[in-house]
Amino acid sequence: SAVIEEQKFSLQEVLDTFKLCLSENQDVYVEHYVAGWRGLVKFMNSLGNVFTFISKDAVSKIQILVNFLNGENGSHYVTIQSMVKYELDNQLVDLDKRGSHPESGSRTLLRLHRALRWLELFLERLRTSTEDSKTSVMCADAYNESLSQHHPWLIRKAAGMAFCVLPGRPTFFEVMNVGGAERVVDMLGDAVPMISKVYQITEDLYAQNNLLELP
Ligand code: 1PX
Repeated sequence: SAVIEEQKFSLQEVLDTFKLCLSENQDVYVEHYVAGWRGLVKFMNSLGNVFTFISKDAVSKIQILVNFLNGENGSHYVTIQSMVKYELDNQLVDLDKRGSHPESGSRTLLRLHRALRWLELFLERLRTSTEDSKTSVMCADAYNESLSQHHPWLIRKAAGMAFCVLPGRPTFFEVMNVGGAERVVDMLGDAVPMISKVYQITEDLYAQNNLLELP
């Protein structure tokens, strides 16, 4: 029935959420960005308890952004562009070192943004992988190429251990619940360019405003 289908979790729906992120004039909606991450966290949790230390951090960052969005200045947090402008114009961002605004929307979103690059690289590897490819290796390679550069040694170690217990490619595809390998590849071919686009627009915005190293 429709109800059961609705409850059935599919990674397709999650990745589709990222399509909703872009407005007509290429602004990124915080609401859909955050919803995309919520879905990813749900997916990650379904892989097992080992991943909760990773998802906990993502969840708390999602919550910070949702609180801004639902707060009294929520209208300024509709898009990443308006958020950054509002926080900068009102000195709500710690720019060089942590100070009175340790949890600004801009610095919080930057953490998810860096993780989005990992996701883009990982999904692209998954898309072009073969039956005997190892998810742990694809995941680690994508991580080492991106997010790891922003993490201290201890986190890198812990992440490395989590990758080792990732389920293999067949189980991974099954949990994605998209269909056979061919359908997964098609879905990813559709989703990855979208995620790249959202990533690139955010990256350019942060670069233009000199915010890529926010503490
Ligand atoms: C089909 C593939 C879908 C997979 C979906 C998996 C979603 C992954 C969600 C990962 C979100 C990670 C957010 C990390 C943000 C971050 O970098 N936080 C650090 C810095 O924050 P701070 O506030 O201190 O400046 C924080 O220190 C992070 C701690 C947690 C460890 C992060 C390890 C990241 C590994 C990412 C790879 C996830 C592998 C999941 C396998 C599916």
